[in-house]
Amino acid sequence: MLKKKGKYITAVVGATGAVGNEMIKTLEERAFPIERLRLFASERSEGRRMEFRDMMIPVETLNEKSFEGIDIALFSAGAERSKTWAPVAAHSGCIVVDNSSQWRMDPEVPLVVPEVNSYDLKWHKGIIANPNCSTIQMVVVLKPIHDAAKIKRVVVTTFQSVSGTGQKAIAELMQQTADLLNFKAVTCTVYPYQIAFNVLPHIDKFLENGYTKEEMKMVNETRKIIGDPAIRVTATTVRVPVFRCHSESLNIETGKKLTPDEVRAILSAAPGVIVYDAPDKNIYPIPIDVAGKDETYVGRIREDETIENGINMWIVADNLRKGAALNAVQIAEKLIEMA
Ligand code: NAP
Ligand code: 12T
Repeated sequence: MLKKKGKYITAVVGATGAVGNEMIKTLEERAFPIERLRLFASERSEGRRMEFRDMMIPVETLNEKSFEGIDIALFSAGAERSKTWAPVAAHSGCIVVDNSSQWRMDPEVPLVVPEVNSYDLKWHKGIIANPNCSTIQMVVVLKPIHDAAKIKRVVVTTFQSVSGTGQKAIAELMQQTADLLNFKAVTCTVYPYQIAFNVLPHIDKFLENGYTKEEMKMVNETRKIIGDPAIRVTATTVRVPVFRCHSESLNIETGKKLTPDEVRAILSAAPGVIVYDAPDKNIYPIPIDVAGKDETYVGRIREDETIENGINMWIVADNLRKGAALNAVQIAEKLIEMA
């Protein structure tokens, strides 16, 4: 458990990455109670310094003693690093909030979205997992609907930005776009095919059942977070040539009937959700508007007329913020509140 203190020695592991950068920014913006900030990355970043508040903080590499004295560590350096280093950190008495997929489905590890299940933080044993970006934005919307009308089944299709894959994918979309507009040949290193001016129905690895790992994360993580294994979820996850924000089309079947107006009222009162829905004025959420925002935006709320109790909607959230850095920082803030 976290000790009660005024300020905390805090670390970001993977500080130089897409999520790590956003974590540093989020800690600064939210005036997180930091006594000292330590930054870690690979040997490739040795010698780098990064700005935090008015300081230039050196980037360090990890060793067995790195976590001594650290209170809270936010990990975003990939699943392999989390597998090796999160237990080392936890053993040193540091509380880890891990952004990778490594610990999410471990029964000993709580999987938390503060608006949905902050009560699960009570039973952590040193590691807390941050869910997948696509799952986080979906569950902040599903939970209040589930509480009101019991969700039976969800059909979700995602439209995911390249920043979800990290810095190299952001660079690849930029480079391919510039090359194509200059009539040059494109090179593909991060994704199996060109992503500029294209759409790929493929995120993370393919599994035996024909789904991708990303799709199965949405199925399994949703049930664990909401705490109801009876909710059925089927997902198709798609990469689109967008830099920031994941969009999702949701089809939700409930036990009790809800009208679109009732859904609008429920979601308007839900924490972390903004209803942005006036189709007569072309008002609906889009990635370029939602980039940099904290909330999950919801529009296109309408009845699914093909089933008894069905609702369709369109949701957009910033994958680097609520989908990663912000959710992790909110978890750390809750832990401090509970200390
Ligand atoms: P990224 O831009 O590629 O950044 C990777 C970071 O990991 C860099 O800081 C890199 O340091 C560091 N790193 C790599 N190898 C390391 C090592 N051996 N020791 C220490 N640090 C090392 O990737 P990203 O998009 O930020 O994603 C990072 C992690 O967050 C991944 O686990 C990803 O699955 C997770 N993530 C989670 C969500 C979510 O859904 N919640 C969303 C996006 C990403 P260098 O700069 O020195 O190479
Ligand atoms: N493959 O944290 O490529 O499980 O967008 C997040 C994002 C895995 C994860 C991506 C991924 C994760 C992606």
